[in-house]
Amino acid sequence: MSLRTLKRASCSLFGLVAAFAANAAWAVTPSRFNMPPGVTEISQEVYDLHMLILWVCVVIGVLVFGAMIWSIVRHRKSKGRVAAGFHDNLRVEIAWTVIPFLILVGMAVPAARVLVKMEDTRDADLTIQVTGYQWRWRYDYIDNDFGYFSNLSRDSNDARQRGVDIDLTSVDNYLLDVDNPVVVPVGRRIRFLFTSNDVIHAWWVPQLAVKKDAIPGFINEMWTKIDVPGVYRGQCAELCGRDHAFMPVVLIAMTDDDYEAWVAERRELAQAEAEALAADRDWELDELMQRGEGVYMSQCAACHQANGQGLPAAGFPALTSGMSVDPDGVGAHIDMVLNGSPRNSVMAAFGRSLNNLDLAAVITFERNAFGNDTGDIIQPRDIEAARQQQR
Ligand code: HEC
Ligand SMILES: [Cu+2]
Repeated sequence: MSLRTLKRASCSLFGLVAAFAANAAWAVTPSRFNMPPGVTEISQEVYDLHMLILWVCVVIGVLVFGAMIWSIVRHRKSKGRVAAGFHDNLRVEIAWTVIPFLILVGMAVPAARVLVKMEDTRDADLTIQVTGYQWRWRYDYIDNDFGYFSNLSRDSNDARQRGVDIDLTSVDNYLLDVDNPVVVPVGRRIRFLFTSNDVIHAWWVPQLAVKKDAIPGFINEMWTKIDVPGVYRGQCAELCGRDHAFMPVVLIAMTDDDYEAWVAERRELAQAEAEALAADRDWELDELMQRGEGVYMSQCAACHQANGQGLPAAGFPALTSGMSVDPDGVGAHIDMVLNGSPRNSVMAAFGRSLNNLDLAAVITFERNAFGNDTGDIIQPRDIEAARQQQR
């Protein structure tokens, strides 16, 4: 490469960088190549911080590479030249220690300010506990005495099971949709408490600039205050096992009135649920089947499939006739679901996350769906008896 082309190349490089820098619109409009500015004060500050540091890096990059390219060109010497024999220059060494130090401090000060603000969870209007499960989230509204699981939506789940032969663009928000989103009011300080039931997960919603680890045995905190009503989506951001990609986060921010109405509805549901649980009565087959199907689709179908055929190649047994627990009867079936498999941790102990009624319902469902038709009806008290037996 001749000197002239080198010079021309470095000029056009500078020109390109200058053109980008001059184009302010490029810097502020949300771009699909950049992180989102988000919908909270904090997320805006995080975004500004990110842009500030990006531009500091751009300037340093231009200066350093510019000086380097200029030196290479300007001080180019022919082959065979004897190199100068000097070493160390105190003044230069002090300069290249002090200047980067000042730049780092200059970046650390605004960054620390934002970090402190993010961690300050005082004066919350509302607290929601977020618990990671393999592979779903649970939201507990501490101030309102209700909580629920949030699972990958059925559309996404069906589509992913069917695999390669399906057009994924036909599924709305593929892998970013859930059955029960977490709901919050706009304009109020919401405190999140993060923990986990099994392994480390991380709750992440980019538009809120909230990303926090959910660690078993620990409680992490973070807060948010959302300005704009809307639906905000995120994902688990910590590799947490086989179905890590299938536990999205969907958060709906509503106006105060809508939120209050939603809370009232949820409380009613929770109340009805508590009453159903407390009622010591015999449940009809129909009732259990209906409830059991819901539980099955949200908790079991990911592995055993919606049609009960399982994925034998992946080690998920079919629950159709010939279930290996079947010859040993209802007791063995309850034991498998309540306590998990004695052979592997893939078939989890659902006794920890489902109540007696849901367990009775899902087991009744499995024993009567998929052509099983055993006619067996399992009551919540049968589950309670199985729990007692282990104590
Ligand atoms: C993460 C995947 C996964 C999920 C979710 C799951 N299972 Fe399983 N299940 C398995 C595996 C793997 C086995 C085989 C266990 C073994 O070999 O010991 C199994 C076995 C079983 C069996 C025994 C089958 C047989 O042939 O004897 C029953 C019954 C069962 N599961 C019910 C359920 C129910 C009810 C749910 C939902 C509440 C559920 N499973 C959710 C993976 C899963
Ligand atoms: Cu996870």
